[in-house]
Amino acid sequence: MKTAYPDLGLDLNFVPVRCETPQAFTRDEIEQYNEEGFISPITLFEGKELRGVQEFFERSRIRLTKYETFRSFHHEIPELYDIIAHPGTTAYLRDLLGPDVVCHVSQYIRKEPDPDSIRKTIYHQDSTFNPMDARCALVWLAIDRAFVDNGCMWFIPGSHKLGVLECDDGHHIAEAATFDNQMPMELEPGQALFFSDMLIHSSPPNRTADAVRGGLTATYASTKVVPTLGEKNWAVMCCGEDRSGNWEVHQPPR
Ligand SMILES: O=C(O)CCC(=O)C(=O)O
Repeated sequence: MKTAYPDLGLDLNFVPVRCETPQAFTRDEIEQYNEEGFISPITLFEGKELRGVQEFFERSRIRLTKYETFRSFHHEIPELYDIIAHPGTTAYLRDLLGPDVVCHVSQYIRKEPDPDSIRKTIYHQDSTFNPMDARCALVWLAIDRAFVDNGCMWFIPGSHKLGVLECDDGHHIAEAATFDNQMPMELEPGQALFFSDMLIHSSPPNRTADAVRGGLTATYASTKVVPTLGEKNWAVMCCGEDRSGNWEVHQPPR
């Protein structure tokens, strides 16, 4: 299948970001986003603030499912909302998406070390999960150090310009294995990847003996974007205001 929503006739193609006077990214970084589909590494949390973020995820392990992930609690948990909508992050998002930004998906994905692990994320494009009339941006924040052996993210630079690639019902793009520019995205804790939801990405198993790999991934859209499944998607306002009424906007949890 080409998209999870074939009946919607959506144009999922990437549209270059036009931001003449970026406030957080440099112009070269915006150019990189347009040409390669991502910007990395961007430091979002350091020092005491980073330790606070790491402690939050350590405490929140009680919410993990058997798949070692917890999903979209940022409308419920104030500490999680504060991480997702941190002004240091939204400053960058404004350059990519404009002044009014919502977050509609967040997921903490923790890969425990296991030399026999087979738990990988297959190559996919997140746009095939996002039935919307314009593209979203993702931020993947390293909670622990992420490196090749513990299952860091891998990108295929430039693949955001290829349109939606054929994938199976599990969103897996088999063809991606044939690309010769697959690139590991190693990060220090507190550093983040910003990438287009058209970019093909994956992550292999964590086959280390002792290096946990925790990452927080969040999907953001402009409030102008129209969710196209006939119902308003719920989302939480991260910066600016909802001028369009396209979303079922939650106020930040308190
Ligand atoms: O954290 C991971 O290993 C995978 C994340 C991912 O694929 C995504 O955010 O779409």
